[in-house]
Amino acid sequence: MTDSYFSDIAPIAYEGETSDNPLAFRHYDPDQIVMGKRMEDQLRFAVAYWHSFAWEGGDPFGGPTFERPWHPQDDMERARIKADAAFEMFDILGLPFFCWHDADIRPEGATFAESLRNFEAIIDYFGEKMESRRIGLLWGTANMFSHRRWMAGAATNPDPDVFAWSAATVKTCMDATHRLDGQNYVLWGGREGYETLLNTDMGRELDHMGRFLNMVVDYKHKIGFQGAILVEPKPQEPSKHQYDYDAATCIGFLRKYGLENEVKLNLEQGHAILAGHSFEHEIAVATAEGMFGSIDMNRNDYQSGWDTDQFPNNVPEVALAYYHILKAGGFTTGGTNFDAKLRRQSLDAEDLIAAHVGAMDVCARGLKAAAAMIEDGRLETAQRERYAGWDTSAAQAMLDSDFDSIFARVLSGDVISTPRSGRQERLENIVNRFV
Ligand code: XUL
Ligand code: CO
Ligand code: CO
Repeated sequence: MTDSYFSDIAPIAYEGETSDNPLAFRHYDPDQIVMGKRMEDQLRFAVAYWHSFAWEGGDPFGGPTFERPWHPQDDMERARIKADAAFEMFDILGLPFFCWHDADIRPEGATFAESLRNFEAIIDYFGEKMESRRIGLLWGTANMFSHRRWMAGAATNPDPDVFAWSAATVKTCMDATHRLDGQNYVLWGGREGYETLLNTDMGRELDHMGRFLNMVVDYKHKIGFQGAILVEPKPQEPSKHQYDYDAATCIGFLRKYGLENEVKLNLEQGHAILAGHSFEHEIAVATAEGMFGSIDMNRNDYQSGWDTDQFPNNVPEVALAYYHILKAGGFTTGGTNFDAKLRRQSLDAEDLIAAHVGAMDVCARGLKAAAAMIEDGRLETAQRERYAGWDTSAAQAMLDSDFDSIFARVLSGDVISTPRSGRQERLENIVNRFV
């Protein structure tokens, strides 16, 4: 590429809350210490290659609206131009990570072998670019939902040849993730579900998916990949019913197939909403089970009812998410991946930068608010007090007893329950002091 895509945009700096500069951070100060760590190390931001560089602005009613120098995305030269633009944006934003699907970064070949050659050439190109920069790979993943071969699923496909193709594809994506020192490997089962039970053997499909994920874990150990394996729940879209409905469903699945100590969760804000949950609910389910891994940060439109993947812009919502993440000790291998895309009328290079700047600032504000709520301690104290009855030895002994002894105690009149306020509004008022 002769001219750079983001040519006139300077690297984004932290200028503080009084800044009027639309392309400056007002809250994201990477070096500010929040709960003992640099903000950059708490948030661990990542750019999603698919939304920012592979999506062309189409929707179900119309084709591409964006005209980028790397369109159409069907040859290797343009794949390199796209990579040049991506790394230019990483430099401008100064964030620490990015994420990709194989199909985002390379043109599809006529055969598996040709697609792989294309993919490996771009992974080499990424490797060269990453040598001279701080940017790392938060996670890699395989796109096993766009091409028509995956229309009936990947690991859950009724055709064993598609299962084979899926296994070979994930192997190559895990190899590439390992090679680029990725922190995690993600599996989102975009078509692992069904449209109608009339043609679907659900028990068999779930067994195949369980076996597949066990092979992923075996392969991780075989190649010595140190990162975490993460699955990403989503209840529907594109499949009518998706097997990985939400965090609780995934955890049940992982336990059934003996994977609870090997696989964690990548939770997405918009997917939580689609499942009828809040984002913090999903995070709390995962942290309670020790299976929290990483987040896909975005926001859903609350009226439309589909996965709109907008950039986050709701500080109170984001603050509660980070509150639960910080309470559980913060990220380890995971981070905050912006699984978010521009609206299709946002045509300019500057829109891409502004979207990320705004999102990073919203997350920084949310993180600071979450840390302040924890440091303040009133929410934590109120919760502890609510369960204080359980701190007595009698209450603990009850957990080791049985129904007959408990019944005898209740019958003797020793047990007097006095209902107490849950104080929800008072707690919500406390939250509102910080967000
Ligand atoms: C789709 C989605 C994916 C996964 C990675 O809704 O969230 O982009 O994050 O495959
Ligand atoms: Co999504
Ligand atoms: Co996602």
